[in-house]
Amino acid sequence: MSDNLYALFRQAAPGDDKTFLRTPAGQALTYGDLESGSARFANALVLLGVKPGDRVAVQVEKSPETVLLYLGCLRAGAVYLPLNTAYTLNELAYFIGDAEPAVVVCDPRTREGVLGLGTGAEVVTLDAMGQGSLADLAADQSPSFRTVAREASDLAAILYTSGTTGRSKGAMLTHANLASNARTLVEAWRFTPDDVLLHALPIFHIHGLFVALNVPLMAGASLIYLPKFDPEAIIRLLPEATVMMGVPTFYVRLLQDERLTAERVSNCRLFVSGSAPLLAETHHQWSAATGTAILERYGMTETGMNTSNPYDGARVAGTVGPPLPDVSLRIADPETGHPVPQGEIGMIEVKGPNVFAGYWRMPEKTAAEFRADGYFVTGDLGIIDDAGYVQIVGRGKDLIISGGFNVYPKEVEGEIDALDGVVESAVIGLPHPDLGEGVTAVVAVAPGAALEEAALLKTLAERLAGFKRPKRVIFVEDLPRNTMGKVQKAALRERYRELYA
Ligand code: MLC
Ligand code: AMP
Repeated sequence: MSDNLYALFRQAAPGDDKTFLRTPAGQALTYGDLESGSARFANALVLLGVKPGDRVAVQVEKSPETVLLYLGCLRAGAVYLPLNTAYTLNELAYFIGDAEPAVVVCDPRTREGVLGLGTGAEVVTLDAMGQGSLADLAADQSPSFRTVAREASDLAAILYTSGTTGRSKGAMLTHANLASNARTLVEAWRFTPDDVLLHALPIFHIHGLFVALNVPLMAGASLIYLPKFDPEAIIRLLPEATVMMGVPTFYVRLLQDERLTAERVSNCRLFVSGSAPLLAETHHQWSAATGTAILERYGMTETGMNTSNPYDGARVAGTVGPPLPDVSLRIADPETGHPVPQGEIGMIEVKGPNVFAGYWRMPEKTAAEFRADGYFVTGDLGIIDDAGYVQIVGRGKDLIISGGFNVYPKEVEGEIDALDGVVESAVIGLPHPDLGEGVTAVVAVAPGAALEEAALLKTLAERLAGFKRPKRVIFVEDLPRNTMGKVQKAALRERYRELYA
């Protein structure tokens, strides 16, 4: 039997006439359309020279056709490599250079720039309406395609995650990784073909792609598919949905709308939050407004979902629940990897069929993040309470999570430090009522240099995706240092704690 993830989705499909997805604009795809449409995209990719194992890099807006392209990639045995639409050409150049894709699919507006990178990849286009040279090519292809057989260990996708040091790393995810996590979540969250998931997440990260898309596919369920998070549309469509998934910012923003009531969500059996910490306050406010408890879960690109609050039983604010059934999770001494006594803080380490196959072409970095007994070191610090629930208490990695997107300070500092008049900079995350953490730059200026916030941000706009750019820049004479000479970021976070309050 083929272990291709698509073949598993196909087995779960409830019937070709059943709707898989519909958009507020009136577009719809049935499960039959998924089969024929993904076949056309798979045939188009093969025609472009894609062979099993080849990477297909995709930086496009969220359209129904993007789903067909994703599934077409799986069927062709290619490795799907989605990229944040906010990435600048400067950022894109690294990913394309590193992954060496056979094909790059981009928006027509970025085609020239991508061609200019001179990577040798075929460059084809797909716009927000699902049109472009790739769509044209696919339209001419056969609606049948024999899904390529894959071993469980063959790669289905590479997703880049920023590194604390050095460049981004491509996390290699296998067909088996994605299949096991999707199956586990269908069970844990009681998905059935009757479910209708309100999908407003981007599909270039695992939350929107492997959780909010693979899980409904594995259950034969359906989606109301929004191009992006839009509170108006969500408030309007909630009565038609049975499940919604989002980052905490979704819930914070929806809570500001007085139309959010228990009656409006009475059809909705499940609200899931993840990708960043959900404040206990938000959890309680949501319960008060709607009478339903948000289910918080914890995952990461390298592992998919690791823990989840229970479907039945207490969903405890400020915790991410017990480990999922097939995930082994331990709290270990960050230095030695030895488990710490129950109830103590340590490094969260995980092992299981969900854990990725390593970083693309980085065997040393891969080795450095696994223990000898196969546990993956997440970089998150946590404890397990007496009830067996995991609480994330901090990050061992120098990471800011803004509105669910990860920002690595070092990357932003590198761009700022390269500017004239800057001595050095420290980029920190400060509590932000909307985004959870607001990216903030504290910049030490050379004597006599005249730097302005607006000008600095304008220069950064050419280099860095919007979500990575500081919301505020603070100019100082010197950065505080400890006796070892290390910049004291904790002191800076304390000093500016109220900046966004
Ligand atoms: C957009 N902007 C952000 C931002 N998103 N700034 C900081 N943080 C963010 N998250 C900036 C844009 O650059 C732009 O700036 C301005 O805000 C308006 O852009 P927008 O597109 O209209 O933003 P908005 O619709 O408000 O987006 C906010 C958001 C979105 C929260 C809806 O960021 C979002 O959908 N986040 C989801 C992230 C996600 O899917 N994470 C999962 C990762 S997987 P300017 O200056 O140009 O005006 C993972 C593993 C796991 O973590 O466990 O799930
Ligand atoms: P990414 O590398 O984009 O996949 O982001 C994964 C990181 O997001 C994890 O390592 C955690 O730091 C964080 N994260 C995901 N879910 C949660 C959660 N529910 N609570 C706190 N942090 C989370």
